[in-house]
Amino acid sequence: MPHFQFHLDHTDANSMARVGRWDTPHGTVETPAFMPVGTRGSVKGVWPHQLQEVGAQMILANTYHLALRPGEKVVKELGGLHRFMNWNGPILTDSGGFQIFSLTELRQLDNDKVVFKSHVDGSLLELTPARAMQIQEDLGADCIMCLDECPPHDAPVSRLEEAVDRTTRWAQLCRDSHQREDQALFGIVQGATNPKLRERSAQGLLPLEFPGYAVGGLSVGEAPEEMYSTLDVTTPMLPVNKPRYLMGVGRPIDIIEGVLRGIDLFDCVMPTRNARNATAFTSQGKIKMRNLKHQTDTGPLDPECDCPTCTDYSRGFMRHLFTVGEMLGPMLLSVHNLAFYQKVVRELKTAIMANAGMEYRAEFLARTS
Ligand code: PRF
Ligand code: ZN
Repeated sequence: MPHFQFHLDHTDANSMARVGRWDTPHGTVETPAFMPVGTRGSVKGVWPHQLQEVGAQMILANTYHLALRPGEKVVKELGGLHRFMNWNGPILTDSGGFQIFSLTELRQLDNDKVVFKSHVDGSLLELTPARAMQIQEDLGADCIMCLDECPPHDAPVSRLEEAVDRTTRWAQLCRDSHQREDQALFGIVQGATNPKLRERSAQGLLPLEFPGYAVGGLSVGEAPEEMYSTLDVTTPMLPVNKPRYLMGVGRPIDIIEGVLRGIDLFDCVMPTRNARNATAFTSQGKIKMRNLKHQTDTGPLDPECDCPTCTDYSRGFMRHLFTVGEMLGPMLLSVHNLAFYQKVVRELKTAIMANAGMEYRAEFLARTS
């Protein structure tokens, strides 16, 4: 019996947007879906039952952080990631490559491995494709990622090409060493904003017949329009009948633009990180909760939102919490911001079912900007 099945319910008549269902060993994900980020096994400040309440279906955790602390063997001994963090729905782990390139001091990078200095204690560590698979098998997420290389988007073409070829080679090695049939291993397409390199990357990965494909290397400093035009050429290279995941993206509008170009899965720290910085996403755009103008406001954060925070708390109280530095502020706002992201995706899904994905984008832009 296959552990994973992806079924498309509907494709927008006027865009590449799709609505589907992805069955995993820990439940079905209705796509498009946004995954909250629980880097170290915790979506910062949010209880798992609250994630469920706001409609999150699948969440993301990071191999790199969990391998350093508490270590994948500890997580395994504590029953695997689902038991460890008390989230019984689907989980995806990122492979660690991206975090190594962004957080650590690189010591050596060759075709077989990357050697780096831990951002925690400075110790020297080594990651290989086989080791990335072993760690992710021990963590036990439903969906895991190949080890890849994400160079700066403005690196010279020769350097970008090298990263594409290394990513392809590592994908082959990851596939060869991955054992668990109850985990879906995704390949990651790299190639920055260069259509030829995206083609080269996709052509290298497609013969490996991964059960799903991620688009990496975007939202790393390029202009939004460059990301959108890269998606325009990249998603059509990927199989129609498999899930497509845009890694680390993004703002609500980026998710809408990604869905219109055929992306099914997203993750980003933005809703929770912005919440900790007192920035709220609302149906009328972003608002800064420390602003004095909210001081005596008895209304909710967002009149259009029915999340637990908007149901029970005023803007004035929320502003107070941030002003005095109470931890309830970031907690309540994280719940609201995650609820906002989930609502956008839900509304978009309804629009796609009516072949009105593009109209939804226009309506969203009109009220938020
Ligand atoms: N590769 C991996 N994880 C990622 C990225 C990538 O390119 C990105 C880029 N936006 C975010 N997370 N493995
Ligand atoms: Zn709310």
